[in-house]
Formats: sequence, structure tokens, C-alpha cells
Amino acid sequence: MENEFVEDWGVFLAPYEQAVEELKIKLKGIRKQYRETNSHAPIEFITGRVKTKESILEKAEIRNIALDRLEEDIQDIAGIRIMCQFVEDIHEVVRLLRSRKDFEITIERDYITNKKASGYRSYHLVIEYPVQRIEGEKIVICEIQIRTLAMNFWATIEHTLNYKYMGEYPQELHNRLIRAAEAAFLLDKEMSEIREEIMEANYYFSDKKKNVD
Ligand code: 0O2
Repeated sequence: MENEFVEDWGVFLAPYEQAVEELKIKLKGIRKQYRETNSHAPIEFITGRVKTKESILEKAEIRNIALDRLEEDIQDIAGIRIMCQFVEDIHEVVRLLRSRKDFEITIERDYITNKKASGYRSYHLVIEYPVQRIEGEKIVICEIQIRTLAMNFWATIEHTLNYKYMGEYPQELHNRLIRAAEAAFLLDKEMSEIREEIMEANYYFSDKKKNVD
């Protein structure tokens, strides 16, 4: 489906692509700095993507978003995901991002304290990130999702299943997903409790690795 508000999807999506690439580099820079100082990096890995035209139009239709409001009302056209080892790391990353001067956080959604009915947990930030274009500066809205590896495992599986069932899960599968979300929560809790041990192991591992490199 074409629409009169977006004449050229390549042109429309280019600033989002730039924002995702720049943010990924900056976040990897933070991780590198932690690793260089041999301290525990609160960021394990980072992914980023720009929604496709098809996925933007589908979301607009489902959410009843007017096609002249895509930029304002679809806040995750540019999406960054930060994976952390521990729940405590998520809060450290949020503190770090709040202190940055290169973008403004406009919304925070804490789906860790208030998990979604589906069982989904993550910390979401919506930011306004300025990109420098030939035409001048453009503010790009971007969603940053911060989650543990366990939260990411659950969300990835559930997201895949969602494609098949469109959220209308058979009761048995629904129950299993809720139980799996609970198991991921308990795993995070256990890992937090043995965090000190893991952090010492990380320190030892990175030290040994440095001697090999
Ligand atoms: P995709 O394919 O990941 O891009 P609202 O739901 O109205 O409060 P909105 O705008 O949907 O607000 O934002 P929200 O809920 O903060 O974040 C939406 C994104 O979070 C989703 O994007 C998913 O990436 C993720 N998410 C939210 N709920 C769930 C869930 O129950 N399961 C999984 N697996 N992911 C979830 P999209 O566009 O839906 O999908």
C-alpha cells in the first residue's frame, strides 16, 4: 500500500537508519570503556533495527494511526535493544542513558516493575535523538528496550509464536508462556543473588583473555 504522506520510503527511513547506526556505535563505546577498565560491563550486547515499511503500515492499521502521524505516533520505527546480564545492570544502563547530553528521554516505561499481562518484562525508553542530515538537523524518535538475557530469551520466543497465533494462544500454550515468564523471572532473581561470584569470574576471565590477546 502506498500513501500520499510517504512518497519515498527510502528517504523517509534514512534518518532512522542513521540514528540506529549511530546509537549502536555509541552504546558499544560504553561497553568497550567498561571492558578496558576491567570493570563489569552492564551491557552484554546490543541490537538495532529499523521497522520495515510493511511493519510500519501494519502497526498503523492495527493501532488506528493516521498515515500523516507515523513519525509522531509510532515510536519504535527506530529500535535499539540492550541486553544485560543482570537486572541491576538494567538500572545502571538507565542511569547512564539519563545522564547523556546527546538525546532527550521523553518516555520511560518500566515493564519490569509492572510486567505486561503477557508476562513480558523489559525497560523501555523513548528518546528524541538528533541526526545531522544534509538538509540540517532532524529529530528522530527512537525506542530503546533494555532487558536481561533471560527476558530477551522469553520475549524472542513469544514474539515468534505471536506471529503464528496473533496473540490468540491456545490455553495450554498461554499457560506455558506464563510459566516460562515466571521461570525467566526466577532465573534473573537467582542470578542476581550469585552476581558477586559471576562478577569475579568475569573479572578473572577478562584478565586471562587480555593475557592471551
Ligand atoms: P516489534 O516487532 O518487536 O517491533 P502500548 O503497547 O500502547 O503501551 P507501544 O507503542 O506498543 O505501547 O510500546 P511498548 O509496549 O512500550 O513497546 C512495544 C514493543 O515492545 C513491541 O514492539 C515489542 O518489541 C515489545 N513488546 C511489548 N509487549 C510485548 C509482549 O507481550 N511480547 C513481546 N515479545 N514483545 C513485546 P512491536 O511493534 O509490537 O513489535
